Parts: sequence; C-alpha cells; structure tokens
Amino acid sequence: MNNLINEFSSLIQSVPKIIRALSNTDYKPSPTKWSKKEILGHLCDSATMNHKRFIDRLSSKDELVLELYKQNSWVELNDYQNSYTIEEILTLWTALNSRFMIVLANISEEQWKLQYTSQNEESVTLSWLFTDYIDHMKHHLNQILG
Ligand code: NI
Repeated sequence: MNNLINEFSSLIQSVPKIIRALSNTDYKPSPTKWSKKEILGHLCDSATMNHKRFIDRLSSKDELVLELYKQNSWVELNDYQNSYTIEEILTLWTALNSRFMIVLANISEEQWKLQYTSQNEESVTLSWLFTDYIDHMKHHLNQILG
C-alpha cells in the first residue's frame, strides 16, 4: 500500500496547481451533466464518504455492510455549482484528502485486510477500497483535464 499512499500524496500536491490553470470550470455541458467544479465537488464527497468508511471499519469489530450513497444528490444539495468558487472547492478537496491521508498513513498491514460486506455479499478489504478510491479519483481528474 505504500506506493499507492505515495501516489496519493503526490496527487494532493500536484492537482491544485493543475486545476488552478484551467478555465471554464463553471461550464455545464448540459443541465444534467456536471461542470468541472461539480466533478471536483463530487471528489470532495467521495473523500468524505471514504474517510467515514475507514473510520467506521477501524473503530468497530461488527460486520459492516458497504453502503452506497446518492452521488447526484450530494453534488446538488452541496450546491458546488452556485455556492463555491473553484478555489474554495480546491481548498476543501486538499483539506479532506490531507485528513484522510493521516488515517491511511497509520494503518497497519493487518488492518488493511479488514473487510466490508458489499451489497452483492462479496467482501472487500480496506486495501481494495483505497485502490478503488484512487482509481475513481484519477478517472474524474482525467474528465476534468480532458
Ligand atoms: Ni464518480
């Protein structure tokens, strides 16, 4: 997991500089499609959700089911499009991910194997969840930069 944590750390450093250089971050391709600002807001929601998942798993011995969340409602109700500048969302993104990083950096090898039961009743480990978190982040960063 160390390589992935290092990659995460470099993303936290490099992404704000790259996104600050973009223009038209408010532009919505259609009323139902997210602007670049909203995609970054979605990544803040993802950080919030996954941070909670890790804290919940690390602090409980019970079986836990991986709950999905209403991604569109989160973006809409947080009103990233109208209530924030891109700079404010970047500040939030950096703060949330830096805080998540503190939790990740202190996870032991044994703890990375802790599991969630997912909706289809297969189990996923914390290492799977973190790998998926970074893949998901990179997918949306490519959308923002593309
Ligand atoms: Ni997504």
